[in-house]
Amino acid sequence: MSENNPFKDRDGGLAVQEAKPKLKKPPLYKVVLLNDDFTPMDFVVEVLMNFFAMTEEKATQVMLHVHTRGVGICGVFSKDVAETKVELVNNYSREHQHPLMCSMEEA
Ligand code: TYC
Repeated sequence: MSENNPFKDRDGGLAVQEAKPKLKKPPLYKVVLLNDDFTPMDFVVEVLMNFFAMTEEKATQVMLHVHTRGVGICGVFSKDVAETKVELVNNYSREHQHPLMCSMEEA
């Protein structure tokens, strides 16, 4: 039996390729904020501080980036965390009657 077992490399040269690892790293997701004409700047800064742990200075920078460029990154997270952040931010904005939109895209 062991003479014709291809996994026993005792046959003088038969090369057996190792299986490639099949696990891929899970994808990461960017959580982004979109600009609009109505949400007050102060509210956006508050959202960035409270949901994305930014300092007031960093939150103001990101808010102004979104305001001038149309879209900006709040952070990069696993899929579950990104989905939860998007849901929490959008619910919070709706509760306060602001049209602020938060969404996610693969990083
Ligand atoms: N453009 C808004 C204003 O002029 C401010 C704003 C910034 C809104 C960023 C949304 O994601 C946003 N009041």
